[in-house]
Parts: sequence; C-alpha cells; structure tokens
Amino acid sequence: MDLSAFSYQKFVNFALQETKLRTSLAPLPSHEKFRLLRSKDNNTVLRTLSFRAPKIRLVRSLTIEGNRAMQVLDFAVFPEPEFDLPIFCANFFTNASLSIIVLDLNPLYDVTIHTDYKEKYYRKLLPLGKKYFELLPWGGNITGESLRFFSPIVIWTRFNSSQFKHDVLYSAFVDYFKAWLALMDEAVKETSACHVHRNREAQHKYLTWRAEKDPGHPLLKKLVGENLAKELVWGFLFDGVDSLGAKTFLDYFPEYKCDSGTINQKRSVMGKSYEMRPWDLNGEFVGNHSG
Ligand code: BLA
Repeated sequence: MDLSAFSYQKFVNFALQETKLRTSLAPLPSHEKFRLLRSKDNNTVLRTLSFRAPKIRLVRSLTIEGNRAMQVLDFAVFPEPEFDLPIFCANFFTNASLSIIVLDLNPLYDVTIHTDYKEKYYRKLLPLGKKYFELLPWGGNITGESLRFFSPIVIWTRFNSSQFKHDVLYSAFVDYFKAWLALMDEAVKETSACHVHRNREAQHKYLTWRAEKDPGHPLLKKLVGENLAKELVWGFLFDGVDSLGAKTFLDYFPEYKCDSGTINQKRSVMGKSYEMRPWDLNGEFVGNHSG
C-alpha cells in the first residue's frame, strides 16, 4: 500500500472535534516541548497533542509519519481518578505491508477477576465489538501480560495494509470513541475517598506497565534516541506515572524481579499465548495460558 496519501491525523482530528462538542479542552503547556519532533535521520516526523477537560485527566495523541514507509498512532484518554471509566486506547502501527492494531476501552480493573466491572461497562458494548470481530479478526498469539489490560471488546488485529482495511479501522475507531464519550457523559463522580484511591492506583498500575513494557518503545528509541524516547514515554505518553502513585514497577509486577533485584528486561515473562480470541460473544473469558 502506498502510504503517502494515508495519515492517522484524520483519526485524531475526529476524536478531538467530537470531544469538543461535549466538553471544553484545555491545552497542557508542560507538553509543549513534545509538539513537533524529528527523527535523528530526519526522515520521520513525530507530532503530539494533549489536553485535559472535566472528567478527563489527560487526552493525548502521538502520530509518527515516516516518508511513505510508516504511519503510527498512539491515542489515549485517561479519566480523572474520581471516575472508574475505562482508558480509551488506540495503538496503530502501519508500514507499507503490515498493520499492527490495538483498539480498546481498556478496563481499569482486570475483567477476568472483576466481573462487576465487566458487567458495568462491557455488557452493553458487546454488540459493538461483535460488529468488527469478523472484518478485524483476532491478531493471534499475544504476550500473556497484555491480556489483563484488555476488555472483551478489544480489537487486536494484524493485517496487510490496504485502503479497505483502514476504512474499516476508521469506522471502528469512530464507533469505539463515541462509545467512550457516551460512558463519560453518564459517569458520576465517585465521592468515597477509598474508591477514588483505588481508581488512582489502578490507573497508576496501568501507566507503570505501559511506561516500562509497551511494545512501541524500541522503535521510539531507534527514532529519537534513548533519552528523548524516555522523556516522551514518562513525561508525555504515560504522564502521571511519576505523580499518581508511589509504587514501583516491581511492586505491581514482582514476577519481573531478577535475582539482582533489577527489572527483567524481557517484555514478557509469561510468553505469548491466546492464539484465538479468548472471549466468547457473551463476553465470557474462555482462554487459558496455553490457549
Ligand atoms: C506490537 N503492540 C504490539 C503488540 C501489541 C501491541 C499487543 C503485539 C506484540 C505483543 O504480543 O505484545 C500493543 N500491547 C499493546 C497495547 C497494550 C499492550 C496498546 O499491552 C496496552 C495495554 N506500537 C505503538 C507505537 C509503536 C508501535 C506507538 O503503539 C511505535 C512507536 C510499534 N507495536 C509496534 C511494533 C510492534 C508492536 C513495531 C511489533 C514488534 C513486537 O511485537 O515487539
């Protein structure tokens, strides 16, 4: 596929316009320094946008455009801790031949354990997921750890890049984002300090996971170098990892602890599994680790 006429900017524009119809977005000056970056070889442009709004702690996007060869989107919305809303997550990596896609309303609480949370948010959304599962089928084996952060309607897929597939993906993005906004509209502020604390910690655990182990990091490092990549990941993409909580990666994920006390550099200790979609159409978890 010729990527010169293709851009994920359209996805970001839609999401921000749609959000502005419902709430007021305020820019975040602390992120100004990340607005426009270039790769070391000057072939790739990285752009970011970020805002906060009532109920939204952070909505931010990173797009990477590389001379016909690559298009990347990392778009996420993180709610204020007073809300147990899911985290909107769109991570799309596309080169001339292949696209690697994750689109989800990531649950704040692992839905294989917290079935009340699953019922609260995903029961009504199952028909939406079902609409796309055939055209955007399960992408095959995935690192086991990722699954804890996915919902029963996650779209995890890989395809040969084509205009048709990207049109379907755009439609899915629009539907999923509207679904998230509808949840936001309905969300009622949590008043119990204990529940707010729980939400904050759950979001911090999510940020800690992604800031340490997100599969996009090696490519970011290659593009802009280790130091800037680290700043981008900790100070922008997963902003809040240093402020929402004091626990460390190893507090949350002790299975990564090496004998020397450091973090195992492997992305996954569980390895890859889940060859098939591990949820049925009723949102019941039907996977196991050997899956
Ligand atoms: C691959 N990205 C992947 C894979 C997943 C994700 C599941 C497949 C490999 C695997 O099983 O881990 C995405 N994983 C996620 C997300 C969560 C998660 C969103 O756990 C959330 C909890 N992808 C990006 C960005 C880049 C990128 C910004 O979002 C590049 C800057 C690249 N993703 C990328 C590449 C691969 C990949 C190159 C293939 C390489 C690999 O599998 O390691």
